[in-house]
Amino acid sequence: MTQLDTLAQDKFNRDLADLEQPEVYKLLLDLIAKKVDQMPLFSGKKKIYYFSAEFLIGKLLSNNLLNLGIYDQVKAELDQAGFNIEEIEDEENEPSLGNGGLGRLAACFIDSIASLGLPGDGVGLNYHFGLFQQYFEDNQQQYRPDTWLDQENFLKKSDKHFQVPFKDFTLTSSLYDIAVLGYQQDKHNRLRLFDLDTVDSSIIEDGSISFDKTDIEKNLTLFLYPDDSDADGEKLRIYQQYFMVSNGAQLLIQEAIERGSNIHDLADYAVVQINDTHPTLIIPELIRLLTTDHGLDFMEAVKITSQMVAFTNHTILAEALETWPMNYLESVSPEIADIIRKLDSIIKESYPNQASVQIIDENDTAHMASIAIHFGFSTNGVSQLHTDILKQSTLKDFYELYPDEFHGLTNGITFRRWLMDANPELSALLDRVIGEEWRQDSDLSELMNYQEDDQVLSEFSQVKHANKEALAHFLQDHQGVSINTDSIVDVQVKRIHEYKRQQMLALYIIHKYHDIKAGNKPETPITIIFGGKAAPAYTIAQDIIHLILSLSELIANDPEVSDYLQVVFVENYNVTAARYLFTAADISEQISLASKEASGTGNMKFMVNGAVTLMTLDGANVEIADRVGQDNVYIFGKEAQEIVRLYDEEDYVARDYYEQAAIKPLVDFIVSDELLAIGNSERLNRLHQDMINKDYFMALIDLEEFIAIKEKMYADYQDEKAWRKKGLINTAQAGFFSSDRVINEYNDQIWHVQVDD
Ligand code: GFP
Repeated sequence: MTQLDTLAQDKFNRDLADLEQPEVYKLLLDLIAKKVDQMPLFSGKKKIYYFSAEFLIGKLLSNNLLNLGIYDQVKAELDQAGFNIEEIEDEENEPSLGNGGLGRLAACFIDSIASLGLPGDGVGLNYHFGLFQQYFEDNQQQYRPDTWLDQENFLKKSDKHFQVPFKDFTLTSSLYDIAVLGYQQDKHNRLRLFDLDTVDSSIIEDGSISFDKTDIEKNLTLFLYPDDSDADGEKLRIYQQYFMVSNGAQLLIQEAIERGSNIHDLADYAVVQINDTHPTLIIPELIRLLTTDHGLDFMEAVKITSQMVAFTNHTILAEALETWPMNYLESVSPEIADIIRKLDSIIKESYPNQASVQIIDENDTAHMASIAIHFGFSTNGVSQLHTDILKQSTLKDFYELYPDEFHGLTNGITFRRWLMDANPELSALLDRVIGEEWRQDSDLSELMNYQEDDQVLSEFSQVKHANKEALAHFLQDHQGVSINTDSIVDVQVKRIHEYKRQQMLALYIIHKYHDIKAGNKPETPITIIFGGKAAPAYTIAQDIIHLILSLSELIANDPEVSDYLQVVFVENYNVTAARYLFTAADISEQISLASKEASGTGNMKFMVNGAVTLMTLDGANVEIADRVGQDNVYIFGKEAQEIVRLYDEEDYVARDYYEQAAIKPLVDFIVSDELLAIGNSERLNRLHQDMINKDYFMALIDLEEFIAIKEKMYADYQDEKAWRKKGLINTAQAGFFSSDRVINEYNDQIWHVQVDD
């Protein structure tokens, strides 16, 4: 009797084949839980704690089966009983614990930490409704709470609780754990998510994501990144952050003591990586706990903490480098505010004349990155270009103080999720062509020997086509859209932000629409697909979504154009949808304004799945181009140095570009009669004005080059063999972008934790 049959007998006293799909899903949850129960935790003297506001982990069922090494066997058993594993995965809700690249990076990292046999947990919050669930109505983004917890899942409530003291009340936390299984490991780590039992979803106003922001006991873990456009919203963010880090700090101290720490040597037992500035308050919190609960004197507590905390910076955008007014911090936790003031005095004494490195500025506002850099032992950027910009510009004055503490660690992705699980067809092809070793070491370079092999190239094409079919099914089921699977699939998926320049691709679509109407029909039809959410308080980003959806409708209803060009916006883009998009894409749009995208990781997911990148020389794109060579990527646009200079010298005038003959009609089409007949005039007019008068992220500066290179790409696609060769070379060179490589670098350069084997 097979393992699933045995479980079916135990649990339901029935054969597998008699069960309904949800029962089979529960059976698989049980099977995985039983396996996890038999696996000890990774252990060792020193342990990694990866603190992050987000963990965009995606569905876990098939990933866990894969990491347990039983995916194929379970799939075969299910097939035999008449079930399709992908349909069973529909029973699982995707955990809504993240937003964008930052959160997905954290998910890839905890997968790699476990797969490399390192003791290390993720620490975060258990958001009941995530960011929000996106849907479209009247071509506009709408919001509803993401009720992901309604379904049975991999979250397990532990019996751990901690007391978190706020100014006016103390809250008791509950800890939930999700097992993090490494690839073919017999031990495991955990994702530790803190929550409050008193959280109450009934305070959410019907049909919205609004609620009373002051009712902390009821709202604390309802949403990720609750609206912070007012003071109560900002304070709620501080409450959340302090709750996360206080719990995490208490947990790590407790665990270190259990492993033998005498507190004075705590830094030998734990290293804390903070993912962006959101967990920075762990620094004053560790100092508080070490002094008040464990009796250390202040300076010793500061020293120990400074040996334990390492900071990753993910952005140079000023808006994303968090600052909090001291009076808000005081209203949440006077003790923490007091410690921050003490840390600030240390810095003011040491560097009296350097305003740029202070913790508290002249407006009595605390700069989180300053705390993290001064009182951590490591600061890292997430690509080489980004690290250079940090050193030479954004954090220059800090770099001069601590040159040895800066690291450049180019991001990576886990191949378990983004190749093995996402693209089983390509994985099987790789196994046949280069053997299975890549599943362990992520080295795909052997594939370079097959770049002229007609048979392999043709199989590569077949895999891509099969993935386009899978994407077509997904879009049909998901939102009733059908796409042409013989078209060029051209994809931009990521958070909606002006610096990522979805608006520039929208302007290209306007160009192409007119070009087709003028009789220039593309040889192969084109499907341009977008996905991503706009933050609820970010109006222009919502206007960009609106423009794209309006264009999509206009084109779909124009028979002169619709056979040649289709524009799709995937509703509620998430890890589940991502899988179909990365594997089906021919073209990967990585078109951020140079200098602004710290790394990008979507670029790597497309690359490993054989898409060709259309890129500016930004973030990790630069390193992708270095690896695959200029013939296998398409590069356009101004370079980072020039853009940094334009910002420094305030030397960009959008209107000068707008007035150019090739650009003006494209921008003005946003407020044409055709589009206004479909769209919302306020949104379209606001976006139009913004592009002409502001265009802060310079969509217009690279537009002409962008149009030219897109035309070249579509033309080059006609030579199918040459195109697939480019794709194959991209896959072959992707090994460097494995998150296993990155985690080894973090461990060698920063953490120094022993592998548990
Ligand atoms: C941010 C940065 C990206 C970077 C990721 C992970 O992602 O360039 O790749 O963090 O380091 F912007 P988003 O949250 O913006 O997607």
